[in-house]
Amino acid sequence: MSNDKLDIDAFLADSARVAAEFDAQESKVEDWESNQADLQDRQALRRVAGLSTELQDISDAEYRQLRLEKVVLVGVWVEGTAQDAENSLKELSALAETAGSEVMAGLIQRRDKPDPATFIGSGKVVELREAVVNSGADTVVCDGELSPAQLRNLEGKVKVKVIDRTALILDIFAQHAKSREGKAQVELAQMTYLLPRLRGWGDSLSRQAGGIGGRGPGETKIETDRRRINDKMAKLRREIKEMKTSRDTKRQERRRNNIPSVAIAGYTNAGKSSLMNQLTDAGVLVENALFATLDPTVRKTTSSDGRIYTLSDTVGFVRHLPHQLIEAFKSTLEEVSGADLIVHVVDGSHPDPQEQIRAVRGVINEIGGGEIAEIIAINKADIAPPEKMMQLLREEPNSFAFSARTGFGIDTLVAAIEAALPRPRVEITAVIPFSRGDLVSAIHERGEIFTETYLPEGTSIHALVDGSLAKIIENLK
Ligand SMILES: Nc1nc2c(ncn2[C@@H]2O[C@H](COP(=O)(O)OP(=O)(O)OP(=O)(O)O)[C@@H](O)[C@H]2O)c(=O)[nH]1
Ligand SMILES: [Mg+2]
Repeated sequence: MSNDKLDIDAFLADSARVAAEFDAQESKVEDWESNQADLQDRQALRRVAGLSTELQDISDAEYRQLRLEKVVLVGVWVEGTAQDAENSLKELSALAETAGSEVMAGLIQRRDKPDPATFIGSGKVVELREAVVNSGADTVVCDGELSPAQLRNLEGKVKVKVIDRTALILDIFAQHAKSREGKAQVELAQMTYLLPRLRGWGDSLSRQAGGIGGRGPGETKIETDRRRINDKMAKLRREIKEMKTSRDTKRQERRRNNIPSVAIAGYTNAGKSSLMNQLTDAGVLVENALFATLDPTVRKTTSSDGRIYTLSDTVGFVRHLPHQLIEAFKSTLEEVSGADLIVHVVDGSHPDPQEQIRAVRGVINEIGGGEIAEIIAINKADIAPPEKMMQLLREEPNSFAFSARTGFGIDTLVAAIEAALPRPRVEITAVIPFSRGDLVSAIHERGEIFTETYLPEGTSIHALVDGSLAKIIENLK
């Protein structure tokens, strides 16, 4: 919800500054430490959020981050039940709060389709204006993606800033991005959103003095802006590609070693990071906020029978996840689309978990992970209504109930994950010389052992192993 969305120069300068600052920092702090600091930062911001008088003490940059806006929400209820429409507005409210806003009021209008000119109908616009005046709000957030004209028209009528759900989500991502890759991806998504919207902003249309530096005479400010944004986007794409290479290398390494990968995916705030922390010592950030996790965390772990696999905690999904974000986060999302198994965490206490499951599967399909084996892990069993849990468990064949908070059901879930890991396929019977203890360990970690006995000449093993290991053992003979 940037106040200065008109000012491309400031936006570009700011992003350059953020990138430079980041570069200046140490490359990577320990996960746990940074997560703790992260959490404290955000808690500090929250505390300040209630005390506007303290604001003089913090710098401009921090103020921009805080964006203490009073917002009125407005949605158009086109399909589904009244409950669906209400859930949608509640989610918008949670998004607005996550972005640091204070929600003053929410309005829903029943319509066949959004009004092409003003999103909501003219009668409702009057009501909205009243809500804005009465509550002292400075921003209206619309539940949907609006055309630039709709935003402009509505802004003209309610006389405060109007933003849509996509801009709000982009803003949260921008606030939460911590890694260099995350920041670059968010910035690319923001620019993709910005580009088609440049035209609407009257100030940008002023003519520039032309003729210098290859710019033709009469080129408008908007054309210059557009060109600069395009250049910046190309640069970001190159940078993201470079950063992706190092991650790809790591993933290829794991693949070459036949280490199975499990991605913890799911709707935002479902409890993915909480599950990650239960299963590993990753100590990732857990917060009752949407999109707390943006950067994936990968950890190696070992199954109860000694096989190694990786678990990754990933960015949460949401209904109508802005396509600009999916596009920009492609490389991050490969942690999911390239996994051998998806543990799809569902918040069993949510009013409509089925809708969330559909939304998550939609994104997984979109990123090319539709064929990956999936376990549905229904979380928050400690607070979810039992009948709702039962219904979900019945509807979803490969589903398990658990609570990351109390530990209930974790063992069963882990057993299900281990059972679903890809199995090594080649059967070997071999005597491995004692000098090759490394191979015996590899069989323990990556294979499945039937018998193991110690003979004078070495370790006799009957096991299932993967193809590459089988080949090495074959060559021993
Ligand atoms: N009652 C209850 N709350 C839980 C449970 N598991 C997680 N939570 C809470 O749910 C909220 C979200 O948890 P996270 O683990 O951060 O969720 P996430 O899926 O990683 O969320 P994002 O990264 O923001 O998408 C936190 O407030 C957790 O404390 C549970 O089993 N029971
Ligand atoms: Mg998380």
